[in-house]
Amino acid sequence: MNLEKIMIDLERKHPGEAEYLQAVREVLESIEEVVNTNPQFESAGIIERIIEPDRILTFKVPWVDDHGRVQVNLGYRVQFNNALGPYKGGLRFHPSVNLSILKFLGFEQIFKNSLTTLPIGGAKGGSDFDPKGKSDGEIMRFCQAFMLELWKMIGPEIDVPAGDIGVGGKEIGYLYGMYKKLVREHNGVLTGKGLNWGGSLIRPEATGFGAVYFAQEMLATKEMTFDGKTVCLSGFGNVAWGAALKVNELGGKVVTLSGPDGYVYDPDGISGEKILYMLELRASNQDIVKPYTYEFPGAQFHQGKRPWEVKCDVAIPCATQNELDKEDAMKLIHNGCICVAEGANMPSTPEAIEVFHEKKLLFAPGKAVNAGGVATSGLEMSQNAMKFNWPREEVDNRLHHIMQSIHATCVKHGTEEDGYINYVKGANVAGFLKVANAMLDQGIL
Ligand code: NDP
Ligand code: 2IT
Repeated sequence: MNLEKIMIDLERKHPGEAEYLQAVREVLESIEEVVNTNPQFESAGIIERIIEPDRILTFKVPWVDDHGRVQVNLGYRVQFNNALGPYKGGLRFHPSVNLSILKFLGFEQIFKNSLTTLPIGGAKGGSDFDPKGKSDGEIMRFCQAFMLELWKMIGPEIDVPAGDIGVGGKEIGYLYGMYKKLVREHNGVLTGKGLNWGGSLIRPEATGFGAVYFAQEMLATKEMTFDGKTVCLSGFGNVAWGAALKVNELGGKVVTLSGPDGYVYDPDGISGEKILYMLELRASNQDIVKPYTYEFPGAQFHQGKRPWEVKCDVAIPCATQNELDKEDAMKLIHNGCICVAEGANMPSTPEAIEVFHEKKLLFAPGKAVNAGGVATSGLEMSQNAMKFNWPREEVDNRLHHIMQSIHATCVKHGTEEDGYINYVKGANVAGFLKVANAMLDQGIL
């Protein structure tokens, strides 16, 4: 495989799409050896086919705000690969959303979904709509207008969207309501639904719980546990919330949260009512974490900074892409951090990952660590298909088992000669092999 030529061709076709090119390069670097030793992949053009989305829908989303003004946003769905099952992946509503970001997320989703062991393909979608400061009525009208276009592309056996940044239970409700009205079927097409109308227990907690289950396995390779460990989290949304709950349950102490305004350091630990307060902060739609320090005066707010300068044993970035750079990586290591598990998608820059690998840190990428969210979405699809709900414990056990199995797969494919586990390689190789073999079986499409 001529990696540089593939990257040059891809860049020519998608100029300036930095996040997409970054994600593709990372995967190709990991799988180069596997592709070179399996000529059948090259002759079937697997690489050239897997790096391009199957199709992209872009559409206009006009809606009316509370002042009667017409607003126009852009909407997208990137259906990347359905070799393993129906397209599956979240919707992101954030002003930064563009095609490069959605293609990177859709591409990563292929390999993540492959790792879950469930039959789901990869996709992502979203809009540049900014939920910040919007009323409930505005969010509802926006979601309805968004679905008025998206519904034609999706279906329980075709493409099953879910949440991501800016899309939680409330938005899924409005989106599903409109979908149901248009197709006149209650078929469960979105995941992350409310518990009374087809949702699964544990789905809200799943990404954060799964991330901590995965980190627990990483620590276990060094005969360590979360008990007594200090943990830095970034973000304060769905993933950070679930991770904070589980870290506390396992005896760890969470000391930071962050938002676009800066980070909060709470030396007493973020537990109990403080975790519940995260939900209030998020629901306020104000996009800032500073108010945490008004509520809990023992905490300090660090304006415009990231939490990676705080001394910790374990770091779990749960906010967004490229939020942890080389300098942050060096600070973490300098302060004695032993484990970095990515709760968000691609939060570490390639330079930061290089530092983690050089220093042989326990480091695992988002596509393995945060796969519990989409895995539990897959379990929601199974329950919908059976028209039956599993109890909380059953879903949690299945999630835990899936995370252990993803960890074992990473160890199998990522252990280097000196015993160091390269989780990036392990996740990319294992995720790729399953999809590539399915594509081989299914012919040139
Ligand atoms: P939420 O919208 O619930 O929360 C995202 C959090 O990150 C918010 O607190 C958000 O604040 C914050 N954030 C956004 N940009 C920045 C920034 N530049 N600096 C610091 N904080 C920032 O989203 P999720 O928790 O669902 O998603 C978080 C990450 O996890 C994303 O990378 C997502 O792709 C990934 N993920 C989510 C899954 C899920 O099931 N929800 C599953 C797997 C991965 P604000 O919105 O105010 O900017
Ligand atoms: O990035 C992700 O895996 C998600 N946002 C969850 C996707 C899903 O379909 O549950």
